[in-house]
Amino acid sequence: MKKKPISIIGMPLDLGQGRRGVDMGPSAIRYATAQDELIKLGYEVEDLGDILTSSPESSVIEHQNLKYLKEVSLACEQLADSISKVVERDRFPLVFGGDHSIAIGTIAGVAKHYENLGVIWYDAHGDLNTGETSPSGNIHGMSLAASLGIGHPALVRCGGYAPKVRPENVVLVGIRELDQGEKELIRELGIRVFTMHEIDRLGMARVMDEAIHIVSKNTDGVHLSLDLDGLDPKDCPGVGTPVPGGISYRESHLAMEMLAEANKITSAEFVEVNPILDQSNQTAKVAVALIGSLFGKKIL
Ligand code: 6HN
Ligand code: MN
Ligand code: MN
Ligand code: MN
Repeated sequence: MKKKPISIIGMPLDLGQGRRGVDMGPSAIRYATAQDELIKLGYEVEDLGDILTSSPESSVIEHQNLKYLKEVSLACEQLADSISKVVERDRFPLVFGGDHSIAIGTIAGVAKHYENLGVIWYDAHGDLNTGETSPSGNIHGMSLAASLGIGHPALVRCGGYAPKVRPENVVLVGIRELDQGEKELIRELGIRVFTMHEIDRLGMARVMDEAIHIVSKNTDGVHLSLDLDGLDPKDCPGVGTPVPGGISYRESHLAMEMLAEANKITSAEFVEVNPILDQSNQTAKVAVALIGSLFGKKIL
């Protein structure tokens, strides 16, 4: 199997949520030697550096229910542009976040190039809020909804088109905290959600078998959006919105190994790494270990 060359893009955005530090996520993941890991696995890797983002100090909150809307949407437009160019050059886009609002830009850049994009959303949360349903006004809790075409036009129309993905091509894995509006949207759209309950009951192997089947059934590309808070906070303490009872380190490796075997993933992002809240860069190290498995690293 030919290994597609990889382009790393850092997206140091922290305006999609309320805690400082996640803007250092890309540096933390690089410091955990992500690029070396991929080179060791035989990939050609380039690092395109970081997208320019605003800081909270230089920005103002105009809408309490959509905080930093202007800044987040502008940064996502830029990310979408860079991602799209990477796909045009027939390379694999690998994004380091940044908070999860950046998925709006990543998916906007990728989905342009596919008729039907599948999405695996690996997360404790659904990120299916809108300005109307969000309890926080933080855009990182709205990025999947926006990619489905639901929410504020400045987010939904990122890249100049909408929607990016269809509900039947999306699966969520690891979910254990949903707001009321998100639950309603999941039912309304019939989105397939593998909560922690399903992972406990069926086991990760069966969950991933089903998830891979769904996202690759009628699609020509699959994006992996991996929020490190999908894992248990014991393994990944460096995240801004930790929720106990998460996916284990081992289950996550299995999930990545199964994705590598299925060979369906065409783009990926690793988000919400916050080194300020972390212990000895542990969460970034987990991200890099998972990246290794996703790109085919085996024990033997
Ligand atoms: N994330 N549902 C909560 C909210 O504020 O909308 C939490 C969102 C977390 C988002 O982790 O990417
Ligand atoms: Mn910042
Ligand atoms: Mn998320
Ligand atoms: Mn989350």
